[in-house]
Amino acid sequence: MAKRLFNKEFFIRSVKYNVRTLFRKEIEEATEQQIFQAVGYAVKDAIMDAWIATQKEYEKSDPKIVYYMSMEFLMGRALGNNLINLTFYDEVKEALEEIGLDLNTIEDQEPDAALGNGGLGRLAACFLDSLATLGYAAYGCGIRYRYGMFKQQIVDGYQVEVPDMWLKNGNPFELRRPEYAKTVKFGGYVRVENRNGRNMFIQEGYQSVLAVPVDLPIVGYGNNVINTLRIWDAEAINSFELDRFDKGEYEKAVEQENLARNLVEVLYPNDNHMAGKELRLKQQYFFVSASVQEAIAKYKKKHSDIRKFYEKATFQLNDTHPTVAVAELMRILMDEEGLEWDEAWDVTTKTCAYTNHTIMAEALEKWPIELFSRLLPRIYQIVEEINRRFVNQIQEQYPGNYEKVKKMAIIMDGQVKMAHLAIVAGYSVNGVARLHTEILKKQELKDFYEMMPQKFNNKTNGITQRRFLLHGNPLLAKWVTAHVGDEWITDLPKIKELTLYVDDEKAQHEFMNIKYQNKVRLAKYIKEHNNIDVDPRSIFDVQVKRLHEYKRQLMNILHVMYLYNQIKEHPDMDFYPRTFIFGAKAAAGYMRAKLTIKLINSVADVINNDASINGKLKVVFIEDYRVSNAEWIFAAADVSEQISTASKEASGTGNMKFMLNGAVTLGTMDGANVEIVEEVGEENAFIFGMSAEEVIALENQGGYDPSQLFNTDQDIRHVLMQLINGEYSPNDPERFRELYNALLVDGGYNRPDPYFILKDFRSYAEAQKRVEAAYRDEKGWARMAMLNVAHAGKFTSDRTIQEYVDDIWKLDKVTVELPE
Ligand code: 26Y
Repeated sequence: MAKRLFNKEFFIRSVKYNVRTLFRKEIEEATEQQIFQAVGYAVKDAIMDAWIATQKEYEKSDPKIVYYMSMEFLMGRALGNNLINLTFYDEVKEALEEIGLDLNTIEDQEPDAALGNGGLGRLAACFLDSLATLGYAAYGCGIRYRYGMFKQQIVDGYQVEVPDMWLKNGNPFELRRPEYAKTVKFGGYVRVENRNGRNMFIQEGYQSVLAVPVDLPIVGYGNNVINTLRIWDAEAINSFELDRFDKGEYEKAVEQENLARNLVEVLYPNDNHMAGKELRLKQQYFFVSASVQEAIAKYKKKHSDIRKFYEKATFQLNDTHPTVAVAELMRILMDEEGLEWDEAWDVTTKTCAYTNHTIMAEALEKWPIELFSRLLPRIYQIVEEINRRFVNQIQEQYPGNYEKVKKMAIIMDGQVKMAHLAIVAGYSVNGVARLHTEILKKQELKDFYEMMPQKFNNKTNGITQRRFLLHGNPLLAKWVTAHVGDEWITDLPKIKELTLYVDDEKAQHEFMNIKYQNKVRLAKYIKEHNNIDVDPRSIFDVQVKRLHEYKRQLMNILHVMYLYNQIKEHPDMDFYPRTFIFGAKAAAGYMRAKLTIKLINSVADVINNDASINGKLKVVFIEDYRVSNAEWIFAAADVSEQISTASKEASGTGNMKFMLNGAVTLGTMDGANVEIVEEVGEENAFIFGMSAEEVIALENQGGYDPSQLFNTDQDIRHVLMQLINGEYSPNDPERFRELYNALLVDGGYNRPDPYFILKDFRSYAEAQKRVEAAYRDEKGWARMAMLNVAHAGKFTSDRTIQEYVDDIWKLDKVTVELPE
């Protein structure tokens, strides 16, 4: 990969100049935040030539473009990542040192761009990185939320949500493009007018809002390609006209101001749980309409035949959240471009493709007809017609089978089912790991699969090694490069050559030493943020991800309680010191999840302050888990907890980040864990618990009766009783009864323990025993951890993106040369 030239003097001058012009200060007087801003602008400046060159190249060679439409882009920090991908990181670090500045400190000033909840949003960010690095023309299309994912504070052990004012100090990387603003219309009614024998559909009495694009550069690794993440901001069309004394006009102006302000105010912090809020549907249509309009406008600049739009553009729908794109494209093609239904449908069904990220029933988006048709009257008409035609097709194919219609219709029982719309109108439907896709085909989407098997395909997720190894774990990255060369940066499977060293004692030693240093780095962070002392020689056993019952953080902490009971009962038992590390945000309204956080913190309080156990056990809940601290956490982990109820975790991507950083998976055969184990070998992971098939079979029988376990397994009984006897809540013994009840009485779906926590508990505890035994064998562990790194090659998002390109998008590769 050609290394770009870096001009140190120019860069330093640029930083100094920025501090002067932005803040009227010299470097010595500037605050750390101001320095970050100045460096950020200098880096954007360094990106600009390549950004322009890339766009020129796209205009010239006119490649097919993928529009990755997503409500969420969980980008994290940009500065370090941009420098890494510009291949300037070390040079900039040195240059800054020369003028007395520390790059790490500067990086720490940047707020995370947390425009996403968790896995789905971070996947979108990794995909953009890979698209640029592989040289494909791509736009991320999203929303510029004023407030991203809330900041989490832990107060008295409870989660408190604090607004995320990520734009407070401005964002040096963004570029506002008012000249490309689009108008988006809501509400009103549709008037049909016959003009020259053709029905025209005219929306009237609507409210409109201006969508203003804000662009962020997506830097490809060492290839001069700079793609664009386009996030839309909302503005009122006519800002206040103060001389409007007409009451109706004035109120209308106020309404438009409010609409614009509310629209992009905040990211909905629910992950995998549909709330059905009107404002969310507005957000969806807002960014989708603007993005589709933009894609069409771009196409029309070069092409006259709109019937061939799909040859130059494809829309990937990141879950159902942007699925109104289907109807919006139909609307524009018919109402604005004058195509007939069949022509418009041909284009639409060759343009849109859908990725499913979950089988959890409560995450499926269904909108009440009343709301949907009131907010989007013309869009509803179109969806209604898509549904009418599709239902006809079902009846032709399955005559007399009304069950099929009920199960498959897009509109049924007063609701618009977005997944059905996406499948019917898309040319591709993909799951995100092999097991997940199989479950979609055999269970959740069985009827659709039978009717249109050719649409279904799997795209196992991946992650970018540039952020999660090269940037997040510089020590290991350097060590890997020293052993196998640096090609892994853009060709991760090359990392397999590390297998040559897994039995080499020197290499094992170096590897474990790097892990140790990363543990020291995390221990410092924990001391600073939690004021807890943890021993970097203990096993770092980590579960970081959104808090969800199906992810079973509760099983993890119950097991910690069990271990603590064991140590207390047998003070002399042989026990390898362990640090259990948690990090998780709970959706603000998800009470059981929030109570689980309180339980973890309560258990931590008791255990961490019990001097009698000699520090053998520590429990840490890391506040405000997010992309930036995740990079450090993965680097420091020994054990990666991936313990979801089998069949529930579509893929998982944290599992891959841990693996790449040399942590060993302790997990169920769920999501991408299956493929991780396939790559690294079952002997190099700790697998336990029911299989997906067993879970589904048991669910179909209506669940199981955990009281049997409660009555026969005294260890399980003991920890459960501790939930209701005040062991961890002496001043409120009832505090955790809700969790007790969920496990033994009713946890939802009308049954106890719907996620089989108690059912899998023994098998989990035994797997944990195997972990301990394995860790005692230092060389064996080093070997196992190194093998995990060596076999992580499959899980690069570069591979995933190449599969999307080959099987779905069919894009052309582009190369960008910089002008001299
Ligand atoms: C409907 C709305 C409330 C909603 C909002 C966010 C529904 C779902 C989500 C987020 C889902 C999500 O993050 N899913 C995760 O996607 C990852 C990337 O494919 C998977 O690795 C992970 O298993 C899955 O839970």
